[in-house]
Amino acid sequence: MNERKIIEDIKKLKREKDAVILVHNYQLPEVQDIADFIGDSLDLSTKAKLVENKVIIFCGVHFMAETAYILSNKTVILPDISCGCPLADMITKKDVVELKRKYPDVPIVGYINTSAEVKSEIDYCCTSANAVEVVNKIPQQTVIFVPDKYLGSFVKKNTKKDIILWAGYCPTHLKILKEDILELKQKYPYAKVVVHPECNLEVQQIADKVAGTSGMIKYVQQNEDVEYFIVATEIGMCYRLKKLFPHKEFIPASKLALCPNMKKNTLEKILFSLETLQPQIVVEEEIKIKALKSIENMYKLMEK
Ligand code: CIZ
Repeated sequence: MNERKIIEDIKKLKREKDAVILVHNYQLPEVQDIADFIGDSLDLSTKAKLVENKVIIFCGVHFMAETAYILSNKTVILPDISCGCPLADMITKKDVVELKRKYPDVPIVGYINTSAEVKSEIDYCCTSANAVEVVNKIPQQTVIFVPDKYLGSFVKKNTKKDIILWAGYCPTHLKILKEDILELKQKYPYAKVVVHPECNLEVQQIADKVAGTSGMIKYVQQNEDVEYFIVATEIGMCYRLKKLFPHKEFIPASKLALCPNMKKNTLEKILFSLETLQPQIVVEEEIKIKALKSIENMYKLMEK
């Protein structure tokens, strides 16, 4: 079937099934093009909570679709059920239980890149957009941050709190090297460098701005006079930024920064998932209730 026909069928089925398509900033260009909403995991989780449609087609990775399910109580479909996240897999529920035993009075903040099971044991959830804010607003002085040690180190640099780090990392962001950016800076000397906090610390150090994807969008918006940006995050973000700011240029810091999981949701799979309403994401009730608490704790802190 050709792409135009697939898109027509997706639109038709979306209406018939009362579905909404939520798409993460790192998804394939053609998937971003058919989105009802595009954003980072915080934007999409909030959207999942608010939309009135019966069905959510979630184009992102597994932990994001789980979060949408926990928050929305709707039918949530992940077009390719095998879209995992190696970073999220670097900590288990058992690890968190062990941390709680070792540090009984220390609250645990878990990045949104964690499974629902892990979220059910942590105290607060956070995203790349609000990690510093969440940690700063927790009453206790010492905080455990899991699983990303680079985002955790970024938080540590921007807070007066004592942070205990977990040793997880995102393999895709670690493909971006300081040398890649320095080379690009020679070619584009006036470019601003925007770096995701999942990148290594050497890369963070040479950034003009360290921010999650929603923070990157704000930064580009604020820098009206700047034409070129070197973008150190998953490569899909350059397409997102170019669509938002067609008169500016976005240069990927490394073409190797491609998350294979983020690219698994294709138009064909989206069409199939609308036809069949499969594969659905379901989280066991007890885990769901406990995980919801850590996500709600994040929203409560953000209101403070
Ligand atoms: O919060 C998200 O969606 C992730 C995982 C990254 C980002 O900065 O958007």
